Amino acid sequence: MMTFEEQYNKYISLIDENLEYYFPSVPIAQARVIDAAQYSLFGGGKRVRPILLLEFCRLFGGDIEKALPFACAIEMIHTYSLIHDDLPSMDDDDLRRGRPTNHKIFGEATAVLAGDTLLTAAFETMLDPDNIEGIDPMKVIKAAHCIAWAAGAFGMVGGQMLDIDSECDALPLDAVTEIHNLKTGSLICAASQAGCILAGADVDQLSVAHSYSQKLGLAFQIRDDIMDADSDNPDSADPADDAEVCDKLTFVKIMGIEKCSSYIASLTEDAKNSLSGIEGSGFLTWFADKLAHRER
Ligand code: GRG
Repeated sequence: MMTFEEQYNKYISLIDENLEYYFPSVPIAQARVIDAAQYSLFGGGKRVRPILLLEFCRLFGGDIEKALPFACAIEMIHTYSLIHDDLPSMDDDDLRRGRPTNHKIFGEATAVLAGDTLLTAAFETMLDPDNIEGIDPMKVIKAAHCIAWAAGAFGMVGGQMLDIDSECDALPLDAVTEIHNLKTGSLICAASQAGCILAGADVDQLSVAHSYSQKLGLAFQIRDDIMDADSDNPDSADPADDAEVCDKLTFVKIMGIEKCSSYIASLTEDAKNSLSGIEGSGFLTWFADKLAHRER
């Protein structure tokens, strides 16, 4: 029997192999946009969202091979969001995962197009008849719709909009939580829900996945803020860069590191408790702990 670490590594290899298959290099005149997208797609992401999609699909009796186009699609959407988030007109970041950001290597216009290419390729991948052969068409429609909705104005893009609009405001904790639930939580929840939909999960199972991933998503974001506040983190912005812009509100700024750490611990416990009584949910319990203690 595989350990959870082995299962995790197996998921990573499966996702990487399939991303290479669904998003290959193509010798066309405009290949630079593909090269730029691949630079970020294969740049060391943790693959959190596709792993959740595959594991919820497996947990509720689905076939993970059939879920792979959806898992890869959600990683493409996530990668597009990071490329665009790093742009000078957004967060203006120079480093991501310890490497220069996409626009630093390829230029701003190409980075915008690389993000657009990945967003579009996600839908191409989920809706290519060759990739979804043998899946109930209604499951395909529901899973793709769930992912699309979470990526748009009612989810991730909406959260980014609120974040941009509120950058100079001293918001209360619940408003900051709401922004991050949309910005980061939506796609994490959609990954879990899409996995459930493809498995044919029932309403109770969908609700378990929703509850688990909402708690996990918030804990994940707070952990990100803690790592960002750590000046030893190579991706942390130089405080001098921020001197002329107003202070961005983070959980660390509102609550301090210690309270953030205990909040992560209690959210992680809640996430794990959402799974109580679900047979075979050990990997998700392990994964919640792994993410709560992550260093990258
Ligand atoms: C630009 C449309 C648009 C949206 C951007 C999600 C998002 C909205 C921006 C990301 C900014 C950010 C760093 C948020 C913190 C939490 C988060 C999503 C971190 C990055 O996700 P990981 O850790 O990334 O899963 P890896 O590197 O593992 O792929």
